[in-house]
Amino acid sequence: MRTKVVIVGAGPAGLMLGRLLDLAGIENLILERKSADYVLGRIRAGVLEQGAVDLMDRAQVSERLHEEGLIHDGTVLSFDGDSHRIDFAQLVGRRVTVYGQTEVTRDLMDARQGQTIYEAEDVQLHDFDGKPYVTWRKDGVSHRVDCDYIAGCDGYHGASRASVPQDAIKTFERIYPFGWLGILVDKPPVAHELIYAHHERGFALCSQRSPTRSRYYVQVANSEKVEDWSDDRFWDELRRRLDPATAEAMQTGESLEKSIAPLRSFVAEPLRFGRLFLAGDAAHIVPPTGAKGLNLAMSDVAMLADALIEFYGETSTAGLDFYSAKALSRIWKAERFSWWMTSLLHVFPDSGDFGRRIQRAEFDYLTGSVAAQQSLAENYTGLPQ
Ligand code: FAS
Ligand code: PHB
Repeated sequence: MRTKVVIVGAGPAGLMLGRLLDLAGIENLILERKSADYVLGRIRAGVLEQGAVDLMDRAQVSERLHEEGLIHDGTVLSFDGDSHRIDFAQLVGRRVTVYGQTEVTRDLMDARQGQTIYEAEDVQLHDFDGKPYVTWRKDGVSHRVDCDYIAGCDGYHGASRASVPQDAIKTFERIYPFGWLGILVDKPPVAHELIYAHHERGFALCSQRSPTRSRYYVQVANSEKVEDWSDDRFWDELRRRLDPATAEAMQTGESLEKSIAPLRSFVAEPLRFGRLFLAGDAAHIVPPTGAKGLNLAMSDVAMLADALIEFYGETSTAGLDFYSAKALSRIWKAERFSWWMTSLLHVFPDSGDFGRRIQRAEFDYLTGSVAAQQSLAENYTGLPQ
C-alpha cells in the first residue's frame, strides 16, 4: 500500500489537513486510534477565530457553521463581581464565532473523501528520516503503508511526537495546579456572550453551544475527581463564583456531559523531523482560557497544507522547510496570551496576598486602558498567520 501523505489522528487537525489535501488532489490516508463515535463524543472547544472560520470556508465545509454558529462581538470579564465587556468589534473590528469542536469535527468527517481507518491499533511511524512508512493493526491483521510524508496530528498523548528521538526534540512545559471541571447542559445560555469570571473561590466560565445548549466550567484542584461532583454541587459552586444577578438568572439542569481537563502550557520544538511534521495538540497545548487550542491546530494545518500543496504542485520545498519556524512563531504568541489570560483569571494556591493584588491591578489596568483592551481583543480574535 502506498500514498502521498499519511495523517495520524482524525481529530480536527487531521481531518482538516486531510480535507485540504483532498481538495488539492493530493492522496492521503488518515489513521485514527478510536472510533468515529468516540471522537465525536469528546466535548472540547467552543470558540472559532475568524481565521478558523475562513479555513472552514476554504475547506467547503462551512454551510452549517454559517447557519448555526453564533457570532459574538465581545466577551465579559468579571473580577470579584466587577464586570467589564471587551468589545472586539469596536476595539479591533473583528469578532469570533461560537461553534463546538464536535460540530467542526462532524462537518469534516461528513465531507471526507480520502480514506480514514478508525480503530487502527498500535500505529507506529518508521524511517521518517529516510523512506517513511507507517504500520498498524486492525482486527488482528497487521498493515503497512509507505508514503512521502507523515503528518502527526494525534494530540498530546499520540504516537507521533513520541516517535522522535529524545535528543532531536526540545519541549517546554508549565503544568498548572488546577484543572477545569466542565458541564454540558440543554438549557439556554445565561448571557448573550461568554463570561470569564475570577472569584476568590476560583475561576468560572459561562459559555454556550447554541441558543438552547450551554457549556460551563469551574476551576478545580488537580486532586478533584469528576465522580465527586454531582450536578447540584457543580451548579452551587458555579453560582457562588458569579455576580448575584447572573447567578440568579442561570437556568440549570441535568448534565449531558461532565469532565475534568487538566491545564498545561506545552510546546515541542522543532515541528519537523525529516519527513514527519507535527501539528495541533501533538505539537502544543494551551490552557483553554484563551480559546486558542482548536484555533492553533487549524492554523498549523493550514500552513502545512499550503506547504504540501506547493511541494506537489511546484516541487518547491520552501514551505515545508519553513513550516516549523512559521508555525512556532504563531504558536508561542498564542501560548503567551493563553498563559496571560490564565494568570489573570485563576486562583493560584501559592500566589499570596501580593500575587492577588497584582491580579486585581492587572484587571483594573485592563478595564481602564483602551490599548490594553485592544491587545486582549486582537489576541482573542486571532493574530494574523
Ligand atoms: P486531538 O487531540 O483533538 O485529536 C487527536 C486525535 O488523534 C484523536 O482523535 C486521538 O484519538 C488520535 N490519536 C491519538 N493517539 C493516536 C495514535 N497513537 N494513533 C492514531 N490516532 C491517535 N481547546 C479550546 O480551545 N477550548 C477548550 O475548551 C478546550 N477544551 C479541551 C478539553 C480537553 C480534555 C482537551 C484534551 C483539549 C481541550 N481543548 C480545548 C483543546 C482541544 O480543543 C485541542 O486543541 C484540539 O482537540 C486539537 O485538535 P487536534 O490537534 O486534532 O488533537
Ligand atoms: C467552550 O465553550 O468550551 C470554551 C469557550 C471559551 C474558552 C474555553 C472553552 O476559552
